[in-house]
Amino acid sequence: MTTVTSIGIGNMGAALASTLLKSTNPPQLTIWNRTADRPQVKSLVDQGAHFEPSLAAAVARSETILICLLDYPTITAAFQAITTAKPLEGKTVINVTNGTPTQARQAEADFKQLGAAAYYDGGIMVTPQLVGTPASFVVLSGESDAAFEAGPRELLKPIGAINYVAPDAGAAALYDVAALASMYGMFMGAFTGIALLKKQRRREPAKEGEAAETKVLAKPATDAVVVPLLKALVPYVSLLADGVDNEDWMNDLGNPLGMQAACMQNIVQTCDEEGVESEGLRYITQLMNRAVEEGFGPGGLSAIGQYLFK
Ligand code: FVH
Repeated sequence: MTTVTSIGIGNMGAALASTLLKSTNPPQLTIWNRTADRPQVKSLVDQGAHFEPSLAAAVARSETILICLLDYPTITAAFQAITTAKPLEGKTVINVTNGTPTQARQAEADFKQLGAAAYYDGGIMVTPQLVGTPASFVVLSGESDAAFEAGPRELLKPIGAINYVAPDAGAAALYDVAALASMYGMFMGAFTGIALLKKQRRREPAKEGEAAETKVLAKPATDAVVVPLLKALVPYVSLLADGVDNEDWMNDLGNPLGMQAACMQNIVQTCDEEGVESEGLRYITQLMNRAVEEGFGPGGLSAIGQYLFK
């Protein structure tokens, strides 16, 4: 039977451990968490996991060590407390803590120093509630594709679709950060839109049967226009990536940059008139205006990609 020690039983660590325990071939699972009385710990023990309060003892019990802690400094601090020379001798470490590519590469060196035979780094790309569902996917990198296929892929299968990206231990962290950068950029724009919609809802009289205190909510309007637009435009992101990869700044994709810059002007002006903060959109506005000034107006939005490389 495969032996796994799951380090970090927070929301995500608990979801991973629980999914492994519920899988067709569950491993013999040991769990470790700084806070022993966290409810998720008890729940996992009830599902068959063994809780080990000593990190050194928890690590010693398994051949695969799955780490999901808050951040890399937390990992370093936790493992520094182990006093044995090579506590990870011959073991495979899979670290899905969120961090930077540099931190991931350093962690690979540190864990190899502690004796690890293999180190994989990556990120779980969904929320804990979605782990183990068809929506769940994971990015991982480290060692080699062949080693990953022959090693931890089978164990990780129940968690979600695995996207093994490269032997560089820092690669998956970069993929993760890139996805999160896209997500938070989208959220910032959405917050601006939600604020505008709330302003408008406040202006409108309550509809019949609508309580005065609920009429200012932005959610119905957000669901009616923002969400469908974002959903429809997800494939556009892929076209923008083509433009940046090929440095094809003049492909207008049917939506010339000059037209989009004029539209952006209206968005910022509306924010100003409505008393809504538009700072979150200022940078992309500046880049669009710069590209238009430099002659890329008949081209596409991808043209602003040329200004992102320092
Ligand atoms: N939850 C999510 O939606 C996202 C989805 C994408 C991936 N992230 C990353 O997953 C890592 C863990 O996140 P989490 O959701 O499990 O976070 P928490 O529930 O807050 O659990 C944090 C665990 O870290 C332990 N911990 C914190 N500080 C220390 C410390 N100084 N020493 C030892 N352990 C520490 C904490 O233990 P405790 O507070 O229960 O004692 C939890 O086990 C993270 O990188 C996300 O970015 C999740």
